[in-house]
Amino acid sequence: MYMMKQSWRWYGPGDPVKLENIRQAGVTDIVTALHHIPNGEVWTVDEIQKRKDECASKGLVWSVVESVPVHEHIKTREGNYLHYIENYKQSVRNLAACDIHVITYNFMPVLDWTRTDLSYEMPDGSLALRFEKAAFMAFDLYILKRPGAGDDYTSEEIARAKARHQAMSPSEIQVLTRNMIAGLPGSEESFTLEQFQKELDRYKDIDAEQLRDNLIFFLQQVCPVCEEVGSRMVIHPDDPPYPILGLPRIMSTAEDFRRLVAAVPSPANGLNLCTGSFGVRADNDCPAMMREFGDRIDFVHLRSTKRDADGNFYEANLLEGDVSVCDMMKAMLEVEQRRRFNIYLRPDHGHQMCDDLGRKSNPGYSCYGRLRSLAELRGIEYALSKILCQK
Ligand code: CS2
Ligand code: MN
Repeated sequence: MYMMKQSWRWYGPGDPVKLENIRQAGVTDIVTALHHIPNGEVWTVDEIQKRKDECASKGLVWSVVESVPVHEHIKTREGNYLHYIENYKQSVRNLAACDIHVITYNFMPVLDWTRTDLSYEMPDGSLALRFEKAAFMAFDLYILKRPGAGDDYTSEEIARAKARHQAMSPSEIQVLTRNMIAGLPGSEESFTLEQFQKELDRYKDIDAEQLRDNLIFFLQQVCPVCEEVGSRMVIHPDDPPYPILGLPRIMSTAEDFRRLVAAVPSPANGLNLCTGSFGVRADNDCPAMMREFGDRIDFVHLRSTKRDADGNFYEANLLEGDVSVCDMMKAMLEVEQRRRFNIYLRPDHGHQMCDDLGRKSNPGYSCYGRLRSLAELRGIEYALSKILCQK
């Protein structure tokens, strides 16, 4: 029976969660990136091998990259973008030379994932990441004061945002601002409000169609190299999966990926199915996506969010959110048997809990919460695999 390759995201030597702890979580594979290399530069074989060796010295295999960041100029197709694409290709070759063949990336303009609250208290006292619509709109309208923001909301939403903003203390405003723009782990950028607005302005004339074209162009350049060296680019969905801050979004639904595959049919054009990101939309059916795109999904993030009617969502306990992890796992196991392939699976963001409370950690990436999620995932997979075997 083909089972998941259990993996864990590690931020490298500066990560408060050490490789020794990760090994005790029971995983075999590491998902990491060379975060110290500036966006757009080549990852050399030396640097990659050094990181690989470090993982190997603790009995772990670095097999998935998350992410080789796509330089903003590639997304907007301006300035030195052709040079950055060449660099990207070289990094793909160098990674393959070190036997790393699954490359995660995203094509979200300016920001990677966006949350208003990094320590939302759950009834059990653990802390979760949350997106609160009113706080987000308050940031957009009254803190950032983005030109044209008013056109994106209904008058009722604007009233909600205004009330929310008026009720905020200066320190709350400061924390919200930091959460929004100061860069979350995985995103390589961090800004001041002025710089942030300037970055948004660079997308003024880029609508979703244009951004999609830019992604297609990028993949048309990079996929042939991947095919040559036996690697696959797996795109991470937008988080949240709809347009924000006037920015275009192009990887939010099954239809978005369908269109990408139609434009770039190369087998190297793959998907990193993140159930936490796609799952925020009620019209995204993650297990169905797994079945439809399974041949192109080498890497899955399992996480579950809980949404409400006001457009808020928080990252729930894995088994209590909107995504059925059990259905998802079943779809994954079926795809694996059909493909005769082990999909890489990692617990995505977890709650901050137990001894991690009060300890410094990367938001979403403390140890115990992910340990809990992984244990639950492992149990589901084990049980399902036994049942499927008996059939
Ligand atoms: C996030 C992202 O949801 C997630 O997995 O941690 O930072 C993710 O790693 C990137 O969007 C992938 O490029
Ligand atoms: Mn994810």
